[in-house]
Amino acid sequence: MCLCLGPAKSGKTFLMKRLQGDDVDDATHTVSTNGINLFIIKNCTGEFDMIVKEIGGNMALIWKHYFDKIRKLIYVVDASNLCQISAAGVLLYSLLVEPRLRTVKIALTLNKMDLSYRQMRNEALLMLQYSRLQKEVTQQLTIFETSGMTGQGIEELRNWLFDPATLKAAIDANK
Ligand SMILES: Nc1nc2c(ncn2[C@@H]2O[C@H](COP(=O)(O)OP(=O)(O)O)[C@@H](O)[C@H]2O)c(=O)[nH]1
Ligand SMILES: [Mg+2]
Repeated sequence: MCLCLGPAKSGKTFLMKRLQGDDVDDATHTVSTNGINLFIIKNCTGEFDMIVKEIGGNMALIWKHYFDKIRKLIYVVDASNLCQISAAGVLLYSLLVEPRLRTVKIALTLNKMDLSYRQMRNEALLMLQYSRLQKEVTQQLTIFETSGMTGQGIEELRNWLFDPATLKAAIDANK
């Protein structure tokens, strides 16, 4: 299973809806999730699916109750929110040192890249203290630049979710 975490309003629900194939545009309103959303994401051929669980950003204190059996984690950062980025990095660090998440694969997702006033990738990574993070943690981190609004980066994220090892495990399980 995969978890989707990140600060409130970073665009988690939008992004997951987009991955799920729901229509989203400027007129789509999502209610900031105070609870949990489940999404069923299909791979590019539509043969396999995976459940992604979004836990509301206001619930960082209870994230830890959802760490069991998690293989992948999509961590969504709003790259347009200057006030939030550094805090998002601290929150990510607190996740990465969690023993139950030692072997989890992480998609560090710089989101809302459609906005002209967003931080560029390198600035955002600097603010997240990414190079320090990378040295100190055990997990494999992959960076994505996405927009739930335009669909940028969505297929890359999908391919990361359904990487060859994951697909092979799914095929073996179906045999
Ligand atoms: N410009 C832009 N706005 C976004 C994007 N994703 C989400 N938003 C806006 O950000 C707000 C919060 O989005 P939501 O998905 O509910 O965030 P969540 O709290 O992380 O689930 C909404 O008002 C969306 O309109 C994006 O990729 N680009
Ligand atoms: Mg949400």
